[in-house]
Amino acid sequence: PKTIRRGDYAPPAFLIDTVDLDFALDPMATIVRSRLAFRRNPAAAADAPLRLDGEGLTLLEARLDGEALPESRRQLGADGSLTITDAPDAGILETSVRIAPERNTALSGLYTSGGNFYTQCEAEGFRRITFFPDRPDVMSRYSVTITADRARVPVLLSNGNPDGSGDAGEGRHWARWVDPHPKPSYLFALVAGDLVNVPDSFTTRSGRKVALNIWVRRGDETRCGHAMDSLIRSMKWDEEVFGLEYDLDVFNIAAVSDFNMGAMENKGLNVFNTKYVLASPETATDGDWQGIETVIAHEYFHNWTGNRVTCRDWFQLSLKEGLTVFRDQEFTADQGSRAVKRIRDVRGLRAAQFPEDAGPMAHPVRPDSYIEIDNFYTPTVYQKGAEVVRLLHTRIGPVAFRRGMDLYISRNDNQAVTIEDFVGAMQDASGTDLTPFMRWYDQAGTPELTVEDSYDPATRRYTLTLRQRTPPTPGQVEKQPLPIPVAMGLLDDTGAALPTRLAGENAAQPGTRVLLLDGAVQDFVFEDVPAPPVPSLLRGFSAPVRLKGVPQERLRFLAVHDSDPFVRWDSGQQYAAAFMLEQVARVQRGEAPGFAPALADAVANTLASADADPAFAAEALVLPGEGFLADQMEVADPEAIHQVRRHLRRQIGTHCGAALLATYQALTETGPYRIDGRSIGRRSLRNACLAYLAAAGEDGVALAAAQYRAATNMTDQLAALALLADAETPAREAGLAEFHAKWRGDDLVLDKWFSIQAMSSRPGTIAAVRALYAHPDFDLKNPNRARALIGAFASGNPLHFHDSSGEGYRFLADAVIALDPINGQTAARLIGPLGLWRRQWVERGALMRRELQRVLDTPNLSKGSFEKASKALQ
Ligand code: B3K
Ligand code: ZN
Repeated sequence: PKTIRRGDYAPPAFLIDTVDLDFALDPMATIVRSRLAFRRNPAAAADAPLRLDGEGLTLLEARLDGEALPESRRQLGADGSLTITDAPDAGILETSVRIAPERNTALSGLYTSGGNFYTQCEAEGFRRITFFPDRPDVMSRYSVTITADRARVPVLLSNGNPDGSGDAGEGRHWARWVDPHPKPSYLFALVAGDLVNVPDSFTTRSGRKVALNIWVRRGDETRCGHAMDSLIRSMKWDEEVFGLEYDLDVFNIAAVSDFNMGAMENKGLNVFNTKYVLASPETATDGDWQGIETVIAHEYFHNWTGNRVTCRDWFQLSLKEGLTVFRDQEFTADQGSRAVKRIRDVRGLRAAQFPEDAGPMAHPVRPDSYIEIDNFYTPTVYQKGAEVVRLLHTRIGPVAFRRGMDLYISRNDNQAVTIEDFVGAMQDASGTDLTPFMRWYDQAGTPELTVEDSYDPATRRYTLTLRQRTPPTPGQVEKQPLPIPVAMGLLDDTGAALPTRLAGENAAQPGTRVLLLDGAVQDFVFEDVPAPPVPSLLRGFSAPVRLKGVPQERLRFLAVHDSDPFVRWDSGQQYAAAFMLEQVARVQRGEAPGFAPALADAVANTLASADADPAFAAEALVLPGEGFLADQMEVADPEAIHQVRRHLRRQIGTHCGAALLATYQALTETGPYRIDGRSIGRRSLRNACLAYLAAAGEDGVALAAAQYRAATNMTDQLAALALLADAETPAREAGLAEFHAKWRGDDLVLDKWFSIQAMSSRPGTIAAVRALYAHPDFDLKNPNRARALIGAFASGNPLHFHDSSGEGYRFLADAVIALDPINGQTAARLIGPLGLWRRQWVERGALMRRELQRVLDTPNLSKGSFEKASKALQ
C-alpha cells in the first residue's frame, strides 16, 4: 500500500462547481447518475488530466458535454479511478454507475441497515458512490434527486433544503434537495427508508425559523427527547458564545444502528449511531446521557468548524476535530460543573492519548504521513488537538481567542484551509507571536515536566525551576522544547494562597497566574515570599504534559488545600498512583502489598464533605485505573497492578465501611429519575461507595444484588450488575440471565451485557468471551456489538487480555482476521492494544508480536489493518 505524505500536497487539477446527483434506490442495484460542471484549476499545472476517484463502481455510461465518451478517452485505473484524456478546460461530465448498498458491509459509501439506506462519506467514502475528485479541497454546490419505492422507502433525505417531491409512477416517488452552501464530498449524505421523525423547531437570533427533525425507526421516537433538547441548547450556546448561527431552513438527524463511529456532521443531515441519540431512564446510563449531549453538540458545532470552514487535506484533520472537541468541551463545562468536566476530559486523555503517544502509533496532532486516513481519527488528533487549542486559549486569553475565532471564520468562510490559517488568525487577533506553538502540532510525544525549587530566607526569594523533555517517538528522535503555559499559584503552610510577584514586576498578583516555559529549562524567581511555599502547578491541567517528581507530602497537602479543584483531584490521584506503584514493586518482589492509612483518611475526608459536590467526590473516590498505572511503568505488570488495586479497594472498603454505607444509604433515591448534574453526581457517588462495599466482602455483594433487583434506572442497574459480574456469587448467573432475558430485544442495552462480561476479572473470562463470540446474539457485522465484546475485552480487561498463556492476544487476532474482510475500518481500530508489546515482559511481547504477524500474513488484508499491524511490529 502507498504512503501519502503531507509534503506532497498539490492543489487539485480540476474544480467542480456544481454537482447534480440522481439516485434510483434499490438494495442490490442502485443507479447513481452524476452531472459535474468542471473547470481547470488556475492554481494547478495546466496539463494535468481530469482524474476522478472511484472504488468498486460499475460504470454504465460516461458523457462529455453531451457526447458519449469513447472508450479510448476514458481509462479505468486498477484502483477504481476514472481518467478522462484530453479533457477541455471546462465542461460537463456525466456518468452513470451501479452499486449494491445491500452488499456494502464496510459501512462506507451507500449501505443498508435494517432495510433502510444510509451513507457515510468521511473520509473517502464518496468515491464508493460515484466518480469524483474525492478530496476536501474540491468544494461544490450539490443538488440531489432521490427516487425509490414509495411503500418501502417513504422518507427521502439529503443535504440542504427540500426542493420538491412527487410521484414517479409504478409505485415509486421522488424528492429533491438543494444545498446552497458549497461543500466537500465527504459532507455529502443521503438517508432513505421507513423512518419516523420527532419534530421541533429553533428560531435563530436573526429570526430564521429552522425545522428540526430526528429520524428513527418506528418505536424509537419516545427516546429522542434528550437528543433534541441537547441540539437546541447547542444551537443557542453557539450563538451566545461564538456568535455562530445555523444557516439552513432544516436540520435533520438520522439515527442508524450499524455505524462505524459515533456520528457524522454531514451538512444539514447529521447521521448518528443510535447509541448517541436514543435514551430513556430505563435503558441508558448517566454516561450514555452525557455522551449524547457531547456528541450532538460536537456534530452541530462542526457546521461552522468543519463544514463552512473545512480542511484543505486530511493532514489538517485536527483543524476541525481538535477545535470542535474544544468547543464541545466548553459547551458541556457551561452546562454543569466545569471542574468535573475538566477532570473527566483529562482522565480520558491520559487513558487513551498518553499511551498512544508513548506507543508505536505515536504521531503528531498534524501527522506527516499515512497509509489509511481512517486510522488517524485518533485521541491524538481529537483530544490532544483540543488541548492544543486550549493552550492557545490560555496563552492569549478568552477575549482575544473570541476575536481570533471571528477572524478565522470571516477570512476562511467557504474555503478549505490549513492549521496555519487557524493559528494565524489567533496570532493576528491577539498580537502575540504564536509561531512557537506550531511545534505542538508537528511534534509527537508527551512532554515531561519536572520541578525543582529553592527558598532563600535572607532575600525572601523563591526560585522555581521548570524543566521539560519529550521522549523520542517513532521517526522523530530529536525533540525541541515546546511553549508550555503553566497555570500556578503558591500556598503558605496553612494552605492559604500567597500573592505572587515575579522579579521585575511592580505589583503582586492574587490568585492563579500563568508562567510560560518555552525553553528546556527555566528559572522563575518570586520576590517577597515570607516562608517556603508549596507550589500548585498545572492548574486546570493547563498543558497536556506529565508533571513528574512532586513529593508525596506536597501531593497530600495540595489534595486537601489547593483552591483549584483539578489540582486537588489530580494530587490525590498522583498520590494514590505513586503509592500503588510501590505496592506493585513489592508484589513483584514476592511481598504482600501494604496499606496506606493516608488513603483511607482521604476517602473518609472525601465522604465527609461529599455533599457539597457529589460528582467531584465521586471522581476523587475512584482509584487510578489499571491502564493509567500501566502507563506509568516502563514495563507493565497487569497481574500485579490488578492485585494491588483489588487489595486496596478491599482495604478501603473495610476500613471505611461504616462511612461508605452511611453515604450509600443517605443517597438512596426516592423521587423520579432526574438527569441534572447534581442527580448524576449523587448516583455516581452512591455507586462508587457500593463498589468499595462490594470489594470488601459478602455484605457488599449482597447490597449490590439488592440494588440490582430494586433499580428503576439503567445507571443503578448496570453498576450493580457489573459488580455481580465480577464476583463469585449465585446472584451473578441469575442477574446476567435475567438481564439478557429482559433486554434481548434492545441492541444498545444488550451491548452492555456483552461488555460487562468481557471486562470481568473472574478466572475463566477468556473462555467466557470466546463463548460470547459464538452466542446467537453476537453479530460481528454490527460495529457496536463487535466493539462491545472484542474492544471491551482488549482495551478494558488488561488482566485477562495479557494472560500469560497468550490466549487473550490470540482471541483478538482471530477476531480481527474474521472482521477485516467484512469491515476493515472497524477491524483496524481493534488492533491497537496489541501494539503495546514493548511495554510488556519479553515473553508476552513475543506472543503479541506473533499475533500481529499472523494478522499481517492474512491474504487480502485491508490497507487500514495492514498499516496498524505493520507499524505496531516496527
Ligand atoms: N467527522 C466524523 C468522523 C469521521 C470518521 C471517518 N473514519 C465524526 C466527528 O468527528 O465528528
Ligand atoms: Zn468531529
